[in-house]
Amino acid sequence: MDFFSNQLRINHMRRFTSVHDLVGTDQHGLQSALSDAVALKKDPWSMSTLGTRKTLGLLFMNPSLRTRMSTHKAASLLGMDTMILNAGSDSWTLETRDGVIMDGAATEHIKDAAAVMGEYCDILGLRTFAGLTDRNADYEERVLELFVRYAGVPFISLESATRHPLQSFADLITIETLKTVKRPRVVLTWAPHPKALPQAVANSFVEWMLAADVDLVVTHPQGYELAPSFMQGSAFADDSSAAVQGATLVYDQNAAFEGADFVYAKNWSNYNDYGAITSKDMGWTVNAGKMALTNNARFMHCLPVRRNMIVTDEVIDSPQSVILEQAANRVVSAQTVLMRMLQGLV
Ligand code: SN0
Repeated sequence: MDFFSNQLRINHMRRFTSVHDLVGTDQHGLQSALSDAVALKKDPWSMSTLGTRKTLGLLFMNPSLRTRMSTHKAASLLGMDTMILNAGSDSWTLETRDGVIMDGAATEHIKDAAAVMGEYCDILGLRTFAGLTDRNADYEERVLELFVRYAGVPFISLESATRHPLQSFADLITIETLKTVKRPRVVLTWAPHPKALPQAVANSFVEWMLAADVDLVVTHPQGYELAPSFMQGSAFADDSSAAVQGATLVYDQNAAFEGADFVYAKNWSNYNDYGAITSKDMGWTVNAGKMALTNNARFMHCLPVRRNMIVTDEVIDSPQSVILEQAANRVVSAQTVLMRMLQGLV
C-alpha cells in the first residue's frame, strides 16, 4: 500500500513539511536554498526587519530543546514575535482523533486549537511524534494534516510522525559547509537504544540526502528496513518520471563505514513490525574502532543522544564530532525556511 500517493497533496496550504516544499520542482531549488542558508549564517541580521509585526506560534505535543530554542531564535533574527505552547502542560490536553466523542481526558480538539492559534499568528508550527501503534495513521500524517487544514496560515513542521525537515536541512547545511570532496560518502547507521523511537529523523535524513549531491549508504540490522518509499526516494514525489536514485542498503556496518566522509548515527524502531524493537545489539554502537574504518569521517547525531549506547564518549567528544555545528545550524535552517515563507516563496 502506498501511504503517500493522494492523501497528503489534498491539502494545499502553504507549508514546510518535507524537502519537496522547499525545493519544488526546480532542480536547482535545493542549491538556491543552501545559498540562502550560507548567506544567513554569515550575516544573521541581514533580514532583521522582514518579519516585523508578524507572529510565529509554536505548539509542542512532545518535548523539545533545540527545535524550540533555535526556531524562536531564528524568528527573532527576522524581527518576528514568537508564542510557544506545550500541549497538556501549559495549555489544554488536546484530542487528535477526528470525529471521536470527547468523553475522555482530552479537553480541546486540535482542530479548534489550530484555528484559534491561526487567528493570533501569521505562521504556525507543530511538533507531533509518531504514536508507533497505527502505521497508517502515522504515515498518513493524520495529526499534522488535521492541524494544517484548520490552521488557515502557512505551516512549518517541528517534527512530525514521519519527518523532521528542519533537522535534515540543518544536517545538509552542516555537510555542505564541512565536506572536502564534491560528492561525499554519507553513511546513516542505526544504533541501539533502550526505547522505541520513530523513524522520522532517519526517513527525513534519507529524503534530504537523496535530493542532495552525496552518495548515501544506509546500514542497520535485518528487520530495521525503512519505508521503501523513503529508501527509493519516491516519498511524496508527484511525478513518477522524476527518477531519483535511491539509497544503498548495506547490512554489514563495517563494510558500510569503509571510506565514509560522514557517519550519521540514529536509532529507530521497526517499520515493518511497526514500532517494535527487535535488536539492542551493542555491537552497533559507534566507537573509535569503527570510525577508524572511515575516511576520517565526521560524526553526526541530531541529539538528544544516549551516550555509550548510540556512540561512545570517545567518539562524540572527539574533534571529528560535529554535533554542535549541527545544533548551531538548526537556527540557520529555521531562519531560511521562515525567511522564504515571509517572502511568499514557500
Ligand atoms: C526523538 C526522535 O524522533 O527520535 C527526537 C529527535 C530529535 N528522540 C527521542 O524521542 C529521544 C528520546 C529518548 O528517550 O532518548
